[in-house]
Amino acid sequence: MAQIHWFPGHMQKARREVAEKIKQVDIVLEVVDARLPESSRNPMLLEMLSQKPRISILNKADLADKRRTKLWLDAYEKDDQSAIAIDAQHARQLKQIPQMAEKILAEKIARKKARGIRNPHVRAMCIGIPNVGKSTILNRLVKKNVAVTGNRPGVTKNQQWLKAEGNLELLDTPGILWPKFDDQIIGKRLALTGAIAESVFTDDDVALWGLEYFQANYAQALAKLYKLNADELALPAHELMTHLTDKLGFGEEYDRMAERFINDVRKGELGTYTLEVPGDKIAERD
Ligand SMILES: Nc1nc2c(ncn2[C@@H]2O[C@H](COP(=O)(O)OP(=O)(O)O)[C@@H](O)[C@H]2O)c(=O)[nH]1
Ligand SMILES: [Mg+2]
Repeated sequence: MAQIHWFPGHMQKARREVAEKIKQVDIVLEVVDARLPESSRNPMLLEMLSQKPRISILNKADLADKRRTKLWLDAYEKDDQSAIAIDAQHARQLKQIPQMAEKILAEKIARKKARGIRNPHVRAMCIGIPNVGKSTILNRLVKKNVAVTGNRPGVTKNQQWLKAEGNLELLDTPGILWPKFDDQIIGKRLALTGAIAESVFTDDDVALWGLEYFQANYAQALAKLYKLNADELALPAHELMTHLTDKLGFGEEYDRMAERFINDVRKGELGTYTLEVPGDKIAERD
């Protein structure tokens, strides 16, 4: 997976570019990973939006814990924030996005119509951290990559608007921003799902944190995959890791077990899961 190295200079550049693009859209599609909707948000986007409306897209919902996805959607609704959970691999599920955008922008559209614009377009762009599915969503939303052409402002050589459903037009490139990697727990959530390179942490740290999380939240999935009984499941995470290393035939090579566990989580061998619930303490330093 391509990893972007976010040095302060790169962040500044990304921020400038995205801020410039945001000015040109009516609405922002903020793409996050449904398995960690809060941790996979860019820490500065809200500030950069400065009141511009957004739809939060909880993508990869097929990999997430459905019950928890519902909790997240309820929490967004309580905050009066439009949100939708989708699996971008299924185009059908994206159909609601243009409708949601038109509904949110109804007043603006009505004003334009009142000024005599017959089919006012709605301009949007996808923004998010790497690997959340921005390009997949963009490609699914646009019809056959039909670019908007003609003598209109914003149609430049470098950047194009692509026609989507209804009057929606999407900027041809998504806005890429950095994740919140300054917090240990957030970093581990991101690393476990593969959103950031493990090299930020060791496999060991990520796996141990993940194993403990699964013991507390998805014990049955662990029991099933690794054939564990209640006593084994109740072991402290580091003891369970040692135990699994031996049980799965890795001898004393804990690193290999750590890697195996991380891969099992990522491949969905442990089923669907979500690594945070609304109201979870976000900043937790160890
Ligand atoms: N399971 C699942 N995989 C997805 C989904 N959306 C995107 N992906 C995969 O996630 C990876 C990253 O997607 P991409 O669109 O390149 O992310 P971007 O970096 O945000 O543009 C790719 O392997 C996609 O096939 C989804 O809803 N469900
Ligand atoms: Mg992309």
